[in-house]
Amino acid sequence: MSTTFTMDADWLSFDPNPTKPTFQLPGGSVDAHCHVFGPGRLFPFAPERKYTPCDASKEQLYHLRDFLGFEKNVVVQATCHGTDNAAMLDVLDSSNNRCRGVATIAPDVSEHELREMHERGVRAVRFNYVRRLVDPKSDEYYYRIVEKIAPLGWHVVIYFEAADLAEHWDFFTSLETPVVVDHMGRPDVTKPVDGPDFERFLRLMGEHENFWSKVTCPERMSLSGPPNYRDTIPFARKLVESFPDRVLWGTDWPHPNLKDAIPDDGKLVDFVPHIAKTAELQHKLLVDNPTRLYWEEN
Ligand code: 0GY
Repeated sequence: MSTTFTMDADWLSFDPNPTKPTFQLPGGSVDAHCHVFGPGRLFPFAPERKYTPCDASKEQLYHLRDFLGFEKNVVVQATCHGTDNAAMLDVLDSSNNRCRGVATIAPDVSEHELREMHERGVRAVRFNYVRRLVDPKSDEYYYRIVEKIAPLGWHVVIYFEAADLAEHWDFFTSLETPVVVDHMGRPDVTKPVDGPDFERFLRLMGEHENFWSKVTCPERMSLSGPPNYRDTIPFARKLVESFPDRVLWGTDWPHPNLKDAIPDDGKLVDFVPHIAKTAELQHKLLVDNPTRLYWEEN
């Protein structure tokens, strides 16, 4: 039986007609952070979700990939699907090895389920600390998951806001798998790039070589706004230039939970050369790093 869902009244749907980017992505580029939503009638949203989005299907994702000039995608399980990874796995199944996945799982997941997810292309789990998206979990909860995924060579993706880093520092730095931080740890870009908050994040990256950062989502942090997201550039550029082999980039399509404006995905791609200034840095960010992390066996 299919279920219909009504998206939140203030939900902003993705732009169906983005502009063609001026920046030509290098061959083999990976959109290393994007999602699918449903469609709800095929892949129902989770009862415990904190938002009900528009549908955003695999066909629409593939179309955007080709239009922007990406070759591959990393599809991150969205919180509106809870621990039911079916929609994300369905994208991987039909991608012809051009998608990898980041799952959300509970500690009671079986080895058989994990092995099957691995075969279908999952390479990581996501731990989400953003309270408007999920209810908090204990370190113990996450340690039980890490114990199960580490033997598969998977890594951990963490999503937190800058103010939460100090509290979770000991747990994060105790992890021995690679750890990928979403959206630069969500810095407050009104603060100086060399101020104590971002300094803490740079120290995390500098002292722990298993940490990576996505230099994504200027649209979530910027007060100066599109198309240049000027105030976010120093933060992203600092990471790209300091840790060129441990940064990733992605669109974040279909851009969940934005309340003011939805970005033009073509213009977002045009943001990349502002944060990765040379062809070499761009190639590492868009091709080498995501390929190494998601397509090469560890
Ligand atoms: C993002 C950001 C958000 C949402 C999710 O899984 C999600 O629901 O990640 C957000 O609302 O900040 O990375 O897509």
